[in-house]
Amino acid sequence: MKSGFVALVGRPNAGKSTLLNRIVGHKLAIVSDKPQTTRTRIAGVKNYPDGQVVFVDTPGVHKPTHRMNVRMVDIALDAMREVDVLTLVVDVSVKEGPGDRHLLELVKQTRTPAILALNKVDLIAKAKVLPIIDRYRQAHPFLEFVPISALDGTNVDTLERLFLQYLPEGEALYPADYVSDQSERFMVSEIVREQVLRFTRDELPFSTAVVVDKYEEPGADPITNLYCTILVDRESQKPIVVGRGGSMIKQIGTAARVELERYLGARVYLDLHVKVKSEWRDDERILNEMGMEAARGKRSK
Ligand SMILES: Nc1nc2c(ncn2[C@@H]2O[C@H](COP(=O)(O)OP(=O)(O)OP(=O)(O)O)[C@@H](O)[C@H]2O)c(=O)[nH]1
Ligand SMILES: [Mg+2]
Repeated sequence: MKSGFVALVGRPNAGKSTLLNRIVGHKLAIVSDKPQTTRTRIAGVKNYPDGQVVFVDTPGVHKPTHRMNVRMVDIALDAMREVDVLTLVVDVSVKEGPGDRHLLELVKQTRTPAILALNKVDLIAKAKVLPIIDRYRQAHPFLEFVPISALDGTNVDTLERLFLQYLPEGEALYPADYVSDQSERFMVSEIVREQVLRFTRDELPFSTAVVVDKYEEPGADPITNLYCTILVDRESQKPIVVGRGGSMIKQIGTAARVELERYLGARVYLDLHVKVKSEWRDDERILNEMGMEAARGKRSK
């Protein structure tokens, strides 16, 4: 039996969360076409006939602009150091830039054995992937180079077999029916945030957060009542999230309710409310309350 931890790391929008969901076969992490969607460490467990792998999805590594972003990047760096194998997920459909080189430097510094997953191969011609592999091969001794599509599943099974190959011998770390360490409350806030990301643009996806104020399990009445607040960090953003005559918040709420009902397998009443908390992304207390872990310090392995 093999067992251990595999981190999915990469630049924002590379497809890490899509890959996590594809591998575990559930939606554990929300996904969007906007960068910096994932803000915390999200673990998902998968059992195989010959082992168990704990996959750790991480926030995309970027240049931090607020305390929240510093925490996000630190979470990714911690995961890179702590796991048995890291997977650098790169989006082959976008041009490499300074951010990619910086991240590669960080991968080198961790000394964690690394596999390169070249994601989104469904978007480009096969011939274009080889030169990218060559460049990465010269830059770092990756264990393997695997072209994949997290979206359509191409080669993801190959990647999974390689993880098992490189993980240490060991018994399962979690019971066979254990899927994730995430609370339902966290999932609820993320599912609402996913719809906020879907319907907003410009600065809003970056400056909004969702807090669950009240979570009422069904009682005599078979409905789960959820009361959530969407935080924005400037007064001027509030009318945008609310929309004309409340049209935007209604659209977000309707879409989120459908997703929440699917996730909870129950009927949901969702109450959404928008609140301004200026500069919340730099407010340590709010970040702690939201469950965004603080950096655990630069530890060596
Ligand atoms: N065409 C294509 N799109 C993909 C693939 N994988 C992910 N995407 C899309 O890329 C976007 C970003 O995906 P995410 O999974 O949220 O990316 P991420 O790396 O988790 O991003 P952050 O959490 O922001 O760091 C979404 O619109 C996905 O649908 C793929 O293999 N092919
Ligand atoms: Mg993500």
